[in-house]
Amino acid sequence: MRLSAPIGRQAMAFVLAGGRGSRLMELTDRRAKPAVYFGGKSRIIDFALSNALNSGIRRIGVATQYKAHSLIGHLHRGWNFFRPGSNESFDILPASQRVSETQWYAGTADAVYQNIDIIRDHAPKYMVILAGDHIYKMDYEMMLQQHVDTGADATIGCLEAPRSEASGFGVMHVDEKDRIIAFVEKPKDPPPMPGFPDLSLVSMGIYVFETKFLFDQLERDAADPHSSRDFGKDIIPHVVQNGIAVAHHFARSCVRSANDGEAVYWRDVGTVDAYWEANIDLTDVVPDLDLFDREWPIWTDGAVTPPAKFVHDEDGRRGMAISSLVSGGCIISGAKVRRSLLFTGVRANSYCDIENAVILPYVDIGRSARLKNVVIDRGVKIPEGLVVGEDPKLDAARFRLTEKGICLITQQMIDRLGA
Ligand code: ADQ
Ligand code: ADP
Repeated sequence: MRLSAPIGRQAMAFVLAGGRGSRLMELTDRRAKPAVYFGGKSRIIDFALSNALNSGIRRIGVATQYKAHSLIGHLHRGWNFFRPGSNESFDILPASQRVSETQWYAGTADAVYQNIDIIRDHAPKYMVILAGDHIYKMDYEMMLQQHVDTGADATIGCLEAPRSEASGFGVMHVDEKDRIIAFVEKPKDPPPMPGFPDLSLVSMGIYVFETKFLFDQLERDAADPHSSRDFGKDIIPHVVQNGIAVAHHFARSCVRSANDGEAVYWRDVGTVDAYWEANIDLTDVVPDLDLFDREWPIWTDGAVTPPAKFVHDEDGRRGMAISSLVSGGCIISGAKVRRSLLFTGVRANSYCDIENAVILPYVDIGRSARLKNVVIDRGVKIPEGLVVGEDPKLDAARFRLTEKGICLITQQMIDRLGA
């Protein structure tokens, strides 16, 4: 007797990675949010992709749309190890290639609909629809298993969120068996969870369906001229009303490593403040998110670099980094770095003082610069002696200063200083 394949091997993950993420301001001027760097080495999309891979899923499609060049380059470099023909596949699915050569994906459901023929070729029994822009570690196999066990038409990943923040999400009510009895997409006044006036049960925007059921829904939706072709606005409300939708609680499948903090970790790093904070949090002694867990690795494009190097400058000043994550190819020469993340290939030169900084790859920091509470975009050349984070008025005039006082710096802003 042949045992059926593990459930992950019967599934295909479809990652929605087309949205811009405009609240990340200039960080997404040239790249989609899923391509934005995170955690010293990775990109945001690596979390959803690594979760899929670590959950045993070996067929993955990624739908791209907005400013996809950086994202596609990253996927080609980092995610090219699947073996087509061995029940494995990795498809990059840009808009305007399939159903019509001119039409972009109208919404998230359309992004799947336009690729139905490709999915059909891979013949997965189940589809796991994922967002490419959240930071979390989750075992999707448990969600798949729940889907099979309950016999639901759709299983929706959900978590408890403060009600004050819930209006940006799909909000649901469930019965005692977790069947979803009501779902509203982005309500102005989010309904609370019964008995918990300050909490709402919100959708993570991740869904499991049997493939055939999903195709039927997508085809029905495509024939509806009033539909916006979106999972949250159209498909999910329809299934909740006309079928059986069940909630899967993230707390059940959140991967907790030995060195994770207390929290069940999930972040939508949608704003510069949230992005900065989630990165800087990783410098804590015991952060809520453990990136060092060898049992749940976050796979990424491994740039070939020499090790990070720390050297004295010619005056004997020590180059050092404390409570910081320093990636390969960095050189810290006579500079002091505290509570910061240095991505690949950053140079920090003599007399620099760097604190609470998220510094993306290949930034070059000129001598004597003092940088505090900053996010610096890839490849920026910080001029000698630049001071940021000490005079909010000056910072706001020159750079992008957030509500919480974080300064986002791009090369264009630096170029304007000299003009
Ligand atoms: P939103 O947060 O508004 O709501 P949405 O803009 O639909 O999410 O984006 C979801 C994912 O799809 C993102 O990863 C995005 O990059 C991608 N995407 C957006 N438009 C796309 C397109 N045209 N083509 C391809 N990919 C695209 C959703 C749900 C809510 C839920 C939240 C959780 O609708 O119910 O609460 O996600 O974050
Ligand atoms: P990567 O090229 O490694 O993906 P980024 O995500 O920083 O790096 O870049 C996003 C995209 O923006 C790049 O793929 C490239 O097309 C473009 N780009 C990079 N640097 C610049 C620049 N200085 N000016 C204009 N476009 C750029």
